[in-house]
Amino acid sequence: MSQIITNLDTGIKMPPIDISAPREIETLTCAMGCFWGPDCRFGAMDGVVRTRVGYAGGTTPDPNYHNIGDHIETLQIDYDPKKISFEEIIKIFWNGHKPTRTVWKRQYASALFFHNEYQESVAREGRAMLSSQLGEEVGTELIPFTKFYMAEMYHQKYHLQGYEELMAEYRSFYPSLGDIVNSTSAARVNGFIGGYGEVSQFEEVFPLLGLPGDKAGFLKDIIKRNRR
Ligand code: MHO
Repeated sequence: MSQIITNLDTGIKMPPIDISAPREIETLTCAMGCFWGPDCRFGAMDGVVRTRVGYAGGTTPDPNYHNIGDHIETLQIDYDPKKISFEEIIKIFWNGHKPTRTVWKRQYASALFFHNEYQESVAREGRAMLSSQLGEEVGTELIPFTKFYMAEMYHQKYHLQGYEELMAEYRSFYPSLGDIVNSTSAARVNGFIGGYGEVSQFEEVFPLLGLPGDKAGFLKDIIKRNRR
């Protein structure tokens, strides 16, 4: 049975998986086409702590969806380095987009925004290896991270926001949408809805998600229907 527990530090009721979110995290910032899909792909992964979608890689000040300028739709992932290494998580990035695809609009370009020299060297090595395997030029850009602009709230956890019956549960403990965006529980459920993750993984994590037991079957049906 799932339960909501009270965080003794703050007195706020929240899902167990959110209470136990690690404070020490590392961040991967990447772009691989429309950001809704990657938000799900990474959000469903064990070890991912939180995700947010936004814009990066351009010069246009204060971009938004309708005035994106030269920015790229980008996803930012906070992960637990004790559970996933950078080498592991970047594999999901390389496998999750077609690096030789023609990009018809900069908004949908593929890019990795490295946060430090280590990330840069792993990314450069990965890109060189991929391009020799494919025998083709890899178009994925490697860009030093400078700034990430959060996208509009309606783009965050986009698939989850389509299910009012689940959003109502999240709102009952997180009245502010910003807290839902930062929730590990919401990242997982958004990911499962988007077709990522296994049913067995869902069953294991469900008791930590803070959702009432009657939502388990409901979600499992969605997962089976949407599985990629
Ligand atoms: N193919 C998507 C693009 C949205 S994405 C946030 C659509 O339905 O318009 O760019």
